Amino acid sequence: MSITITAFERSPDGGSGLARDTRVRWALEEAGQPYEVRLVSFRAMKEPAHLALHPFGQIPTYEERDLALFESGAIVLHIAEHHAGLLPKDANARARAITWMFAALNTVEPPILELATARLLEGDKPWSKERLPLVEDRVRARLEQLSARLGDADWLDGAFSAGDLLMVSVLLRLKSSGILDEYPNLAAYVARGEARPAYKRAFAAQLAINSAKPLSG
Ligand SMILES: N[C@@H](CCC(=O)N[C@@H](CS)C(=O)NCC(=O)O)C(=O)O
Repeated sequence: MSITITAFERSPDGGSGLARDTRVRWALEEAGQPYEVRLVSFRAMKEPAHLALHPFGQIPTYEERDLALFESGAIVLHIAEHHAGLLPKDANARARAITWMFAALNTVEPPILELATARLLEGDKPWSKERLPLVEDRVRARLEQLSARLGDADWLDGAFSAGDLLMVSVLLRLKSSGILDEYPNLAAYVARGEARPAYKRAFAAQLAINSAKPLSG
């Protein structure tokens, strides 16, 4: 087997599928590519061996023969470019699908991550109660626009693509907040992504790792 990715030895989300190895696993499953996973601890992520693969000491990474990549978006793009099923053949449609990949990571994910940070890491700050509604409204503004563009289509631009894979992946982080349900077409879009057999296999694989680990020690 020639593809190896890295994932958390124990994911902070306990296997909810929010760690970014899940999107890479999903892309590999959609592409029908077998892969191996090397689990790394938080400490190992910051050590020279891992830093040589990932300059920021994070997961996921991707190794295939003499190629080493980091950044989940670049990894998914690499997989999509080398295997059928994640990018259209038509050049313009392909460029538009790649545009959605960037939109997911550069335009939609940042406010969603900001909300996660505000909730998880800043909830105990004295200004948190005042700030949170502002951050939530920034997320809503993006979702409103995305919802309007998606309309009643199944996917963002024709057939399912790597753009949808990344967009669904970033929206999944909102599932527990209830905000996604304010946009029924987006909630249904995410559910369509989760229903894909390849997503289910990816989710199950990361859950198996995390549920097999004791919570302490
Ligand atoms: N932009 C990067 C973000 C990578 C990232 O934030 N990885 C997280 C896990 S999902 C991580 O390794 N966190 C541990 C750390 O930053 O120390 C990507 O999309 O791959």
